[in-house]
Amino acid sequence: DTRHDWWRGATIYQIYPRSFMDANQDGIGDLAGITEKLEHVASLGVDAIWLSPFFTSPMDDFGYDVADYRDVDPMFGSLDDFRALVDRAHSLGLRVIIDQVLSHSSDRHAWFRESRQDRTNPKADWYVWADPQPDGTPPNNWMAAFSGRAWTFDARRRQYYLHNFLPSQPDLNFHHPDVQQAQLDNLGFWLELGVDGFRFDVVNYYFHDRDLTDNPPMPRERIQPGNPQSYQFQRHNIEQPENLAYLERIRALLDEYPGSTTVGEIAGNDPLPTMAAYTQGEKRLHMAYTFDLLDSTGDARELHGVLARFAELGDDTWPCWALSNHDVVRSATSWGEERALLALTVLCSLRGSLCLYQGEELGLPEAELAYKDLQDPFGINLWPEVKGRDGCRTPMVWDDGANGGFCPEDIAPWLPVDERHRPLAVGRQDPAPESPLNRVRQLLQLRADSDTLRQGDQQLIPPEALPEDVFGVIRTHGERRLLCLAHLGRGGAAGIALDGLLPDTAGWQPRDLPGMASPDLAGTRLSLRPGQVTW
Ligand code: TEU
Ligand code: CA
Repeated sequence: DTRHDWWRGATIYQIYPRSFMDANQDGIGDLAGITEKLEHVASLGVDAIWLSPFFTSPMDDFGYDVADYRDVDPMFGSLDDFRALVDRAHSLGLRVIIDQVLSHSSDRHAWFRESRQDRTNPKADWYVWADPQPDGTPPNNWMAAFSGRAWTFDARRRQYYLHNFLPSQPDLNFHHPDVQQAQLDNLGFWLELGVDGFRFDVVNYYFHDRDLTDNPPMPRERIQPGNPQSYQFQRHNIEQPENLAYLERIRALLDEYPGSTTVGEIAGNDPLPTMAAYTQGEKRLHMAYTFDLLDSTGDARELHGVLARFAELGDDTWPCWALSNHDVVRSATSWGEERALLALTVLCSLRGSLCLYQGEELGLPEAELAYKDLQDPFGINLWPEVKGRDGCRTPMVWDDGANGGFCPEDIAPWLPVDERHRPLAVGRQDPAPESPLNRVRQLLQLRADSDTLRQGDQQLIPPEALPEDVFGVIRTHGERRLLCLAHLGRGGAAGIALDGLLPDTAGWQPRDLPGMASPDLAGTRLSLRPGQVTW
């Protein structure tokens, strides 16, 4: 596939390097391990991989704190290992998208070490420094995502520096032209090395309000207990208008590498509307990614609500939807274990590109971890109010050995393998034709083979036109039309009159969907059972 817009409607498989495969047997996944297992990824029929960060890092936020943007952390291997990975991926027909965490660096990055020396060094303004208030308190009320204030006092400069995440993740000052250029140069380094695109971490966090205006408080009913950033609207610490022009500079660089792509993670209180500004007009990002479906539990009204708000943004907005990633509870748990395939079938029905997270193809539920096993600072800081992110980061399971084949049995992996995961290992599911893994392969193949699903327009069926708990969309591509209906309830069967939804449905036949019983169809009257999807 040599089309430059291969990414439209593509399926992207997210790999969390620390937890995919440990080749050098130290209990932590690595690049050589990923290369070894790429054949499994290719067997799913996906278009690309997205690698979470593997760059030099003290790993305070497991790589989302970068100390050198142009090198591989020794824990994960070397640049040569990365080149080998890219070559292997390309030879298997997989494109390679890498994570870029431009908004903040590690406090151990050379830039920050220099910046914090004094107020006059050449990098003095590369980060966001501000004087204390007269009483010594932080410059304003901004909160950090993983607990406490977004400001930490530095004794040497006698100033505070901004961090939207951990204190060891200082926020770069994108108002400084040299910072903008330095990060563009870092992107160029990886494009020259042959990557096919970038996933931009918190792409709406690059700029802050230079007046440091206080954020307004959140109404009580919208506060999520324990989640510090939910106590206020993130209005001035992120999401500034200057970002649009910067994204245009990024796009101009990417356009020099035909076929490359970008997907931006948009976080914050209300990320949906930003998707439009960032993707419309083919001049900024290619795809926008939010938490809206990641936070869903598979309720028909909730799903319709998100997609209806998205539809208001206009057809020119290109989403990348996901139900699972390294930050949220796995979809097999948030939707319910018996509904893992249902969740993916609904996902595959949607207009947009898709991300699948490692282990989602196996139906892995969220791992249960004891407090003593926790590694994620977010989970540790806010325990027990917040569940943390370790439960979705436990090792991938390749066989049913004690450590799931991720690392040898006589060493301890960095997070324990959940007992319930081992029977779901790749090696167990691969030979069984009706296993969840093989169902997912068939499902992704149906999606890959259908221009209607990958590229078609999407019309949401209003809930009023459907029985309660049924979610529906109509996809249209040229003369072709595909109706997708999903019963997301847990009660009884639902009857649907197809001719009430579309004028000419006489003679329509449901497609056989992997792992789904064919629904009863009498004339144009369809009956769906809970958990059933039909196309
Ligand atoms: O996540 C951004 C983000 O919104 C999360 O911090 C989210 O609020 C949190 O995970 C609670 O669900 C990105 C990365 O995906 C995440 O892993 C990083 O920790 C974070 O940015 C900082 O780089
Ligand atoms: Ca290793």
